[in-house]
Amino acid sequence: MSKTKQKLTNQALSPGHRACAGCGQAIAARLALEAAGPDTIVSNATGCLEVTTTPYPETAWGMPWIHSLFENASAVASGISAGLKQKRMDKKIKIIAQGGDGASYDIGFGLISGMWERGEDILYICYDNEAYMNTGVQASGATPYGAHTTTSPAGEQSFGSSFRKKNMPAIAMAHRVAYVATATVGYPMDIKNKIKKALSFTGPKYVQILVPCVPGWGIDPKDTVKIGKLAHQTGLWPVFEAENGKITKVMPCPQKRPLVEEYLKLQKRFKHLFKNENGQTEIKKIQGIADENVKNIKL
Ligand SMILES: Cc1ncc(C[n+]2csc(CCOP(=O)(O)OP(=O)(O)O)c2C)c(N)n1
Ligand SMILES: [Mg+2]
Repeated sequence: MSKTKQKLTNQALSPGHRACAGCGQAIAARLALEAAGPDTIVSNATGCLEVTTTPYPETAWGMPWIHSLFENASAVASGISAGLKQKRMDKKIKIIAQGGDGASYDIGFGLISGMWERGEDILYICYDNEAYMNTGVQASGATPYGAHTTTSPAGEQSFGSSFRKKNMPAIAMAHRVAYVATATVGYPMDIKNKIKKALSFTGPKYVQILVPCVPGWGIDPKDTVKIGKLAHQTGLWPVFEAENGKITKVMPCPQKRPLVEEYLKLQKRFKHLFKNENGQTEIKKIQGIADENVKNIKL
């Protein structure tokens, strides 16, 4: 094997996987697991990240990585932790459980809550693309207000999802998770720093990364990072850190915040909002959500 080839395959997540060009999740996962470094074991929930990186018999992962089911990445991670304790290893092995928003907010939620309640020394990473993308863009508990999905279709009477996104970081904080952080693929170094910081804590930690999805959001692949930044700058996606249930740090929004329209108009999942007057009313509501975030989290 040539030296370059060898180097590539030693990466945490090597190129050549089958995620779409511009996939926010693939970018974020590579950054996160690079930051985690060696001596890390990953338990991955079912979803796009698993499907696109491990088409049998291939794998893009250059690290110990296990897939079981959609709902139980956290329980598998707890099992790994128990097994390692039994082995009484001298070395500290970092354990990461990870999954999409569907796996984290909905179907795997009970098991994640249990993992936090038991105080397991595990980092959970949620790659939030705001819907069940792998099965065809169904709405999840993370889908934002107004977004078109195949189960919240926009039409004559409907303006997309009529529900507000569940506040998962707040739920993690309510479990007194040692370290909670949000990030977006708009700021790559911030992802790396937060993963490193999370792993320096003993006990449960939770990092949620906003990862735009090219087909699911209907975006241009070149705009993934730009949209990731706009999510934060508009106030729609608060970027902050919390320790033991209290916010300790926020990434402030710019003094002159871009309006949410700037963020929404780059995404086909919101295009129905720009069709008529009624859509304008919905956009105002979404602006209200951003303003509320800025006020509540002091962004
Ligand atoms: C118990 C169970 N129900 C449903 C599925 C089908 N399924 C596979 S991936 C997926 C969607 C995953 O969504 P998410 O966790 O948000 O990850 P994404 O694909 O968006 O990255 C679904 C519904 C499954 N594999 N197992
Ligand atoms: Mg998803």
